[in-house]
Amino acid sequence: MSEVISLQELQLAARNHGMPLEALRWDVTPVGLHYLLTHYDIPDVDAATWRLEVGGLVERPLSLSLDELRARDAVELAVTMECAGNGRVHVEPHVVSQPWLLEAVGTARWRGIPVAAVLAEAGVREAALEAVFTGLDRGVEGEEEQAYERSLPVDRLLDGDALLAFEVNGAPLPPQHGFPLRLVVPGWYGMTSVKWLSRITLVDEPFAGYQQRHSYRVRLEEDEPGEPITTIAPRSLMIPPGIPEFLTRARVVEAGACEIGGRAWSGRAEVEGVDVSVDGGDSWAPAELGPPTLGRHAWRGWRFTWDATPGPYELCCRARDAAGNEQPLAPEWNLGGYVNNAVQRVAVTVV
Ligand SMILES: Nc1nc2c(c(=O)[nH]1)N[C@H]1C(S)=C(S)[C@@H](COP(=O)(O)O)O[C@H]1N2
Ligand SMILES: [Mo]
Repeated sequence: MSEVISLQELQLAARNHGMPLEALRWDVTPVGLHYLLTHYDIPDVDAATWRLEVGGLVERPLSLSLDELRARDAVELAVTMECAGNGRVHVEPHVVSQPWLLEAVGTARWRGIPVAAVLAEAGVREAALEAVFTGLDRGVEGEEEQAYERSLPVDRLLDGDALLAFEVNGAPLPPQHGFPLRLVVPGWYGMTSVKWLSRITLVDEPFAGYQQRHSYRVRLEEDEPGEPITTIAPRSLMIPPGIPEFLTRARVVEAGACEIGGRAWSGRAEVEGVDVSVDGGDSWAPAELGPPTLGRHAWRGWRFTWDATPGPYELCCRARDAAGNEQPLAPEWNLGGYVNNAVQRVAVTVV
């Protein structure tokens, strides 16, 4: 890992906090501990005049107030959300952006209206290929002034579980998570889930906005189109065992039976197993995987009992899913430092 991050990266890190990894203890992440990523500023929204506009290639354009949305049939889904840049500081050479270690993740119960229901109400026209979701927040990125906008293919939305959420963990969305309404797309990296929604526009060609055409693509060179980033690759993380040293965060664990536990998730298929290593990945043993208590869109718990004897160790955990995706042992570089799901390594001294 690079030893120095810049003042610019610190500015981003101070605004966009991660989930402290000890919060992996909770099935559902308390809202204030859920990670946060906001490219520009949190917009000032007046709920009384706010409307969701649904337009473009639809039979019946809609303009819905928050009360009108809340009056419709709502569903609640537990969803593990992760930023595509999670793990970025571990790739070499260093990528300058939001400097996530491994904490850009959280699980919440999002409540709202299925996107599919709203699209059905508006009546999607035959020619519509994608829906563009536009946020109220504006900024400049890549020298382009823009609103934060992303699109998804219409057919995915019509048979998918995507939600227009107005509640998180039983309370109205707080400003930082997209009040009054946000998109939540289970299984996809976080950039898909547009906050502070103002508009859904059905279009007949692939959306070419900055966050789609340039950002969130796996590219090795600046001038190649690259592969778009979509669903979440498998990852497991452990609750840091023992106690931390204040400045270095190095862990100190007492000798004896040590319960190691954590969570594992994948947006690509069901998590099938988690393996644990206490010797930096030279040897592995299976962890016990907990039941999928939160449903198929959220993480699962796992645990492992370690007979810890004095000395230095490197603890690792590694998840794999039913589609055969497994966490790599070492990070792979790309221009944006995206989708680095290499195994977590935690240095521990047993005393
Ligand atoms: N309008 C808007 N939506 C957005 C963003 C943003 O900057 N503006 N950031 C995206 C990114 S990159 C991520 S990872 C998630 C983070 O959601 P959270 O802050 O609620 O955890 O929101 C996504 N939706
Ligand atoms: Mo993100």
